[in-house]
Amino acid sequence: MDGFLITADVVDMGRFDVPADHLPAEGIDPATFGPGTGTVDVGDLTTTFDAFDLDGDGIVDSRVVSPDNDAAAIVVVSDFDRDGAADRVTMVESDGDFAAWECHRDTHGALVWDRIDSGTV
Ligand SMILES: [Ca+2]
Ligand SMILES: [Ca+2]
Repeated sequence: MDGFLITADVVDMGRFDVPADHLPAEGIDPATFGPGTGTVDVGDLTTTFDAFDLDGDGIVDSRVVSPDNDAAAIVVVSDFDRDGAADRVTMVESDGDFAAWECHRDTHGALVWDRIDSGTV
């Protein structure tokens, strides 16, 4: 019979810092983004023309994304600790509404997004 072998790779997938699915920054949709969106891949901060240093420490941490969908005009993703996962997402919708989100880990290790600011440009 076929057995289910527990390998190091399988065990690693259960760790909270190796989420099974990452949302690419280009896939962010303001209409569906929320506390449970999960990990957002910030993408390549080293070679894109749209990358910049948002917090002014001399290290590029953010980039401007043009999402694949029509709902968002501009999304800025920031990865301040440079682990590849976005720590802050700021999105401006085509009608001028904006929202800023930051993530944290809850007591169970799950990633939760908090809306820290919103309004109209
Ligand atoms: Ca920086
Ligand atoms: Ca990060």
